[in-house]
Amino acid sequence: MIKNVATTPYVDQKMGTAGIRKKSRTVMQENYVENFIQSLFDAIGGVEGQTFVLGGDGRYYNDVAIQKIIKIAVANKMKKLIVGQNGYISTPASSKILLKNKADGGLVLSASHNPGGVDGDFGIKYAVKSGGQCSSKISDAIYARTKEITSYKIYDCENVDLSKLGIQYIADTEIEVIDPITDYVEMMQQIFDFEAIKALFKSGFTMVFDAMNAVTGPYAVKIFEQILGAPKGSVKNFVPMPDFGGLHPDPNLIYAKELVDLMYSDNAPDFGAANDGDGDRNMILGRKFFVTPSDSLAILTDNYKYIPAYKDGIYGVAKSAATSTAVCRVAKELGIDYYEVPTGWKYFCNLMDSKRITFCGEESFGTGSNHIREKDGIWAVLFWLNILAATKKSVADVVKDFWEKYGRNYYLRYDFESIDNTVADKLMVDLENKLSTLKGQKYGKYTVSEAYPFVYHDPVDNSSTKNGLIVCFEDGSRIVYRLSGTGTSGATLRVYIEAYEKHKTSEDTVNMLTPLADVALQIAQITERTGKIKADVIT
Ligand code: G16
Repeated sequence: MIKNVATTPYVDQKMGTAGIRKKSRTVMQENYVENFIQSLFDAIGGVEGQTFVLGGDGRYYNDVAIQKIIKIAVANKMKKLIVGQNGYISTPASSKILLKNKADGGLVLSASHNPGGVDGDFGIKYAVKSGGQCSSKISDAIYARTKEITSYKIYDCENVDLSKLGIQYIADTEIEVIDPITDYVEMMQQIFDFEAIKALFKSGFTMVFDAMNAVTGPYAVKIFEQILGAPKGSVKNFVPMPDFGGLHPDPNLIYAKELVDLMYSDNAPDFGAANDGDGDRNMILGRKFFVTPSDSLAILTDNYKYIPAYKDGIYGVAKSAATSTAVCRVAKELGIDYYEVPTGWKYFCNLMDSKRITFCGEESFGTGSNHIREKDGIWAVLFWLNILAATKKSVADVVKDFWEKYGRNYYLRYDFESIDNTVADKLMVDLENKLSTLKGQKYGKYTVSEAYPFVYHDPVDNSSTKNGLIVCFEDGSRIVYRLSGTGTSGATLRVYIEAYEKHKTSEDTVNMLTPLADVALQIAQITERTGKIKADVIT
């Protein structure tokens, strides 16, 4: 019943920042998923006798792709597949289940925070034994294989019923359908002080968690409402839908509009949070108050002592280069190591495996720890709830006290979307060539102190990765330029702007950063080259 199907390569199956991410219609082309999965299996030396975790965020085409993957795995003689019930699994839960079962790999069918639906996006993230996404070396090998593939193997059988928990066999492959929520909840209970958070809700504390019609809805209902006692209805948009109910499941001030409007209204609850499509990103809000992801990482690190799992001490901390330097000051104060890595969670994994870091985070609404090898949206929300329960302060007060102690990093990201790829690539090449001439240049009140391409040398595997261009100014401000690796149409230029103020901590962010953003446009000649006079999205 194993069929060998002849195929021709697709030339665009290169992974970006986190797996392969494409328009749904691209992935729906004949043999597109089949080619990619067979190439992946081939590139890693085959999967005979191996165990994989499999699931997705429930977006459009999840149900079709998952059946194809199961049949290809069976035909390639995989020993066991651990599959989330109904084909659903969040990215953090998948990492946990992979580690717990000592599986060889994991596939999460998700385009993360990108919209879903037939006209939306689809993607596949591939994690290795460590629970984190594969290295660039492996993704390069997979890409090379996709360009030469001539056939794939698939098992000819009916679709597998993924609605019932338990074990079934197809040929010699064991398919175990699991409830992915149970293990995840248990892990959270081991990390945080659930009793303190329960007491917080008992005292009348209110929250709204927006699951954005994506995968974390059932996890959030279970944890926040059923276990911790948040009032029923605290979790909104909790039913995962193939098109996310038309929402763009990106938890930021623009796309989580319903939540943001509520949090800035007079009826705001004490605390607001949202997760993205596959549950690895998070946004944190207080009453009329937004916590930037960069500040959130720094504040969680500064408050580690309140969390049972970390209270006895933490290793170092890491952030992506584009993330603000707030956490760097905390690391200094705590006397722990501090690392700066390229954008992409996979770069944190070696640091976690070698016990160099406990916490890490990124400006792109990702925060996490060494409990798994992915960023973890619900973990971040629980960390905040635990801090609020322990300190009895509001979100705004926690943040303001932090600024009082460390000063404030004003921070914004400017995205210039759908730029022609050639134009974007040339802009970056020319800018890189110009960097060495920038030192000492004056732009209004800003003088460039140094400018360089960011190159990361991994202390564990000695690999080097170049990602982004950095311009620093004498007053401590920074501009970082890089091209997104998660988009699906044209190129997105991201410009990250940061200014540090020790004492002026209650200014308006946009007012503080607009002059520097103008400098950023000028240095990279963004308007001249792209025709755009302003960013499409500012977060
Ligand atoms: C992925 C990675 C993150 C990274 C983000 C950046 O997030 O897992 O580590 O920060 O992409 O995206 P871009 O390259 O577009 O700036 P996710 O949540 O999309 O998997």
